[in-house]
Amino acid sequence: MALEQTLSIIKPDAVKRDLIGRILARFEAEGFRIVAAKMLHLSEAQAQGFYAEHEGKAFFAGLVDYMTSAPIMVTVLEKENAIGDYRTLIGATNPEEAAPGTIRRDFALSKTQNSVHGSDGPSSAEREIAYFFAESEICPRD
Ligand code: RTP
Ligand code: MG
Repeated sequence: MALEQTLSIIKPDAVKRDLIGRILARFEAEGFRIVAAKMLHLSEAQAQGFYAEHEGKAFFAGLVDYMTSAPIMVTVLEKENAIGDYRTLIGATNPEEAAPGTIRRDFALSKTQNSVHGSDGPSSAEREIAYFFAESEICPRD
């Protein structure tokens, strides 16, 4: 299987509860290598742009409010089959439906405040990585 990169966000609810270290440790324990990282506080325009695919949906305004409510930690994770394996690791959008042992089941507060984001396919991974990182900020190892 090919080495892939995916975009992960540790979302405001998890940052506010000081869960960054515990969540990053879960990524590494599951074989994901952190090849880029930054912390930032999204503006409204940045949050709207990142989640543009959801514009017009009932939850969009609440999602933007939530994503701008506190800082986030954005990372690029590398692994064979990173995109699919990361979605499996975080679990379903709604923590009540997320499988036991997934990050959302363990940490998320609600369907909106669900602690982590992950790219949902190769084209979104490419777009989302470029949304936050210049190529020079990504540091793959051998
Ligand atoms: P994400 O993009 O953040 O990784 O989450 P996802 O693919 O599992 O879910 P998606 O459908 O892309 O929704 C994006 C984020 O919007 C919030 N949401 N709230 N209250 C609601 O009905 C609702 N639905 C979605 C969540 O924060 C979700 O992760
Ligand atoms: Mg999504």
